[in-house]
Amino acid sequence: MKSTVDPSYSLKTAGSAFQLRCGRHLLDLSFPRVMGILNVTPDSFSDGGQHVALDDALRHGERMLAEGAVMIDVGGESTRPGAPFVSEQEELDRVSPVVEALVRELDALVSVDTSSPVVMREASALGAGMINDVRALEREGALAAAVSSGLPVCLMHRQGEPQDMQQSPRYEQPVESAVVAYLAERVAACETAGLRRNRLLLDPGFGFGKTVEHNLRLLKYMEALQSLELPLLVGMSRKSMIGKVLGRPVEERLAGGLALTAMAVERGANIIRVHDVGPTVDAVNMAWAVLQEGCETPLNKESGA
Ligand code: 8Y4
Repeated sequence: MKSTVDPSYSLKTAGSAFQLRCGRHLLDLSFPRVMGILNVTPDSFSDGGQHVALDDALRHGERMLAEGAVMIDVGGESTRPGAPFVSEQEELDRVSPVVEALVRELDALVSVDTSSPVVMREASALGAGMINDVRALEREGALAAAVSSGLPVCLMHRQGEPQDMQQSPRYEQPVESAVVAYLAERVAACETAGLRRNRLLLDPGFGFGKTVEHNLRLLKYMEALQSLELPLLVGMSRKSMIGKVLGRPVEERLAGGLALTAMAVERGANIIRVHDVGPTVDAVNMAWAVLQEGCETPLNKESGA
């Protein structure tokens, strides 16, 4: 039954059923999905030699898939403020073996977190299924590389470069309007370059050149991004917007992140990028059940759960 109360914002319904061709995988976004984060920066895995690191990465990817992640986002360049510069060759050397192993051993849907045209080309040749670029294909040659990869691309909003983006970020308009305007401009640039709309996803870029207040407002008004009619991806996992509100260190931010996840799902997020896959899948499915007024997600329709 329809609510008789006029909601201040419209709830997402089954109206927009996105589907994305990701190489050999077809990604069904008729309900919200979870993307697991796999960092392959040297500090993120044990340094007991290359083989140990690759094996650890593979087991971590396998675990996230078992917990219900629909894909694994592999990144070799730390975008944290103040992180050291990584050469394209170094990034390639870190990412390639992991992408190759996830594809060969697990037939995983791999998203590659990169702004580098070289890494985009190599990753797609190795069987990656998506490009996740926090610089929205602004780097020289990235648009052309993305077009020729044939893969879908997630375009993320950011203000400034990771090195300086958190030095008193300011916006001339409501942050959600600035984000929509920027993403609309990047979508247009992609279409001009031959990247069709059906290969694009959008991301408001929580934490990228935004104060806590900007981030909180951006989530509150995230529905504004639905106007572009493209699938939405969000990444808030363990970020400082949680740390600053709750006064918690990075290892104690899960509950805060789950609350944000539920709110993002209500506002139309199609993919949630997180470190903690299992708990997030539960939060997503619970929020989705409320929106659907039922538990018939495509995954448990037959199980009678
Ligand atoms: C603790 C752990 C504190 C991680 C901060 C962080 C996004 C992204 C990142 C995002 C998309 C991060 C690569 C930043 N964030 N890609 N990447 N969207 N699409 N920081 O929000 O996780 S890295």
